[in-house]
Amino acid sequence: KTFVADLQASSPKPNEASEDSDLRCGVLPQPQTILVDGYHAHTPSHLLVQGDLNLQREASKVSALTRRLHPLVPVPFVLAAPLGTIEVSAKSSDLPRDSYEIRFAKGEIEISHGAGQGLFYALISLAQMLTHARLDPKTYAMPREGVISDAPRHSWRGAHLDVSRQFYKLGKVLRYVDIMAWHKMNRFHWHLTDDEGWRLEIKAYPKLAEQASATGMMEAILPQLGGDAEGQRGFYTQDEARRVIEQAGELGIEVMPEIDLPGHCACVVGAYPELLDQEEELESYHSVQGFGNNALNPAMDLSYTFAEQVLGEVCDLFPFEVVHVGGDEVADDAWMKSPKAEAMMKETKLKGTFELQAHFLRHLQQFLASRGKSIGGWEEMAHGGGVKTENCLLFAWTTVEKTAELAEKGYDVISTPGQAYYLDMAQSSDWCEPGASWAGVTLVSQTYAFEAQNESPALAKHLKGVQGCVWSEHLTTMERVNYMVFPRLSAIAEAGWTEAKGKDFGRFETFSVLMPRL
Ligand code: TNX
Repeated sequence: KTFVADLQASSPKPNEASEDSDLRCGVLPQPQTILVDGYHAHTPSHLLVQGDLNLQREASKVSALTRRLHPLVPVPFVLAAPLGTIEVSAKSSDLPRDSYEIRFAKGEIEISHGAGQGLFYALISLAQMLTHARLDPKTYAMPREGVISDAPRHSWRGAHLDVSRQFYKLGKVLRYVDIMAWHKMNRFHWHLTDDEGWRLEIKAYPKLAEQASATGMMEAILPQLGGDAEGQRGFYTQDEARRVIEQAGELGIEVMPEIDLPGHCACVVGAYPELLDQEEELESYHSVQGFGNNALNPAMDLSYTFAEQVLGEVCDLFPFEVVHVGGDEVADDAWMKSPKAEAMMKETKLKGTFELQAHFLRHLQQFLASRGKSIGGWEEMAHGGGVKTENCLLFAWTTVEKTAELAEKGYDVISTPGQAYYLDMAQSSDWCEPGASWAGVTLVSQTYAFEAQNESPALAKHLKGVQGCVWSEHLTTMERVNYMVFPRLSAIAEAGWTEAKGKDFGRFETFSVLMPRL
């Protein structure tokens, strides 16, 4: 009770909302237009879906999702109900893909929707309205008369999860996907490998799951931190990955796997030392995170065999068209003391670490193309001559200007800036605040205010969307995960969906309190 009272005291708008205000619907991300002429005085107990099989199927999915996220409120949609319940009907129309319109009139609700996920998104909006009105009826209410018209701003509304630095059990990953769907997010970037641990079963290299998944500096320091993280060991079998893909697919989410190459491979070379140039001194270079000799060497045939075999299995497993191969944070002097790399540079005209790296990545791009896939990678994929711009998607993690530069070179880009969308950044400069600091302190309001676009016309053309990244080095307990990720992830979901003119931080702060946590 106190909690609700506090919430209302700090957010005058919804509480004072007049009948014609759009603030009582409680839909997050905020729909593009809400015109409501009146609300129900009492929240209807259910919405009835009858007859239309497609509608029934989608509504059942949304009811099941709502039950998983809000087990204490009644499901929003039922297939049979007592008289007097509000009936929902749906028809497809020529609205753009993924968009929808909901008309509330005369005790009925009519949805019209475009192709793709239009109907699903309409039902998510209705499910949120009903759920929020039940959880907090003083603030939220179901419209009785009016129209909501809605369409996504960006086609890529991503959320990333680093399961290497911390292993998240399958149930948590599935819940993360559920929470994404509740926010109408549609791309799950699954960061499956990194120096600290390998998290996906690969049949051709069994030691990755047996050995490379059981490593990690986190494991050594966790007890001192008092961490109750789910454990630093573990991996997902290919069957488990299929379960994630299937559940995500049901909820309109594509899963993009990331296998981080050629850098961030400390645990890989730990399990398969033959992937190191044996003539190269140990610790001859260090990554920013302090790992010695952690990048697969482009001068060794085995690096290509390894990458192709691993990516081949990944292509077979993940239906999504983009496979992310990392490409980030290779030490800028990597391989410079490797005799094999030296010989290769003499033979080819390639010079230095970045050109060698680009050579390796272009090879992977070709390999993926032969399997019908595009290559995804971090912005360093453009270094040293870079990969080709066709069939490529880059993830820009620094500034808007840098993102625009990539677009001007012709790359499609996703904006995921460290200073706003890296959810491991501390949120206050208090000494005890957990989190990374290299991109500065990131308040929720800063995440919310960030705009991925500047004046660049190339950026307008090539910006495909936005993404939040959950790096896990500092997330040693689930409590910390929740503290860091929410509500900043909700802010990114809104940036992906809602046009800039619809943004309102006060309204966002009020609504975001009700969004589910991991
Ligand atoms: C940078 S940006 C990384 C990750 C770290 C993260 C911590 C990028 C592609 N890599 O390896 O986890 O910073 O904030």
